[in-house]
Amino acid sequence: MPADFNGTWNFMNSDNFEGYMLALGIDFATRKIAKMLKPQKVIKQEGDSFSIHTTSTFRSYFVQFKIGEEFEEDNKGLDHRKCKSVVTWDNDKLVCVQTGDKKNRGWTHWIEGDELYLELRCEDQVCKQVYKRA
Ligand code: VL7
Repeated sequence: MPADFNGTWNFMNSDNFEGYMLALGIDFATRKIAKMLKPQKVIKQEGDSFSIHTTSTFRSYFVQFKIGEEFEEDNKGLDHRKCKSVVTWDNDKLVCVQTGDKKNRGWTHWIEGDELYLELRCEDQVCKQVYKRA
């Protein structure tokens, strides 16, 4: 039985989001706004199918995927780069590899108690975010 990510998750805190955004080449003005945001994630998981809706007052992002199936990701509203992405299980962690112009790009989600963790990676930068079940 894999982990159950279903639910609504509210942003609590973040570490090195600035470094991650710099690695993605996000401009100064956008970074200043982005780092004030407290996004909410709504995750739907049905078997191997997932959707993740990240919403905020400034930008929102939607992605859907099936475990192990590569998909085109456009990062619309974020850095706008296209990637070939694939998400797999690593035990109870959800691991996404985003292949494209940026080296070592991807993310990992896992749950501890009523907290959802997200590690965002790009080049040599790692950002960690914590969300709490709404
Ligand atoms: C990645 C954004 C910085 C632009 C706005 C920030 C808006 C709210 O990858 C992500 O989630 C995964 C895992 O849950 C599913 O797609 C969200 C957000 C990082 C990078 C780019 C700054 C402008 C944040 C959408």
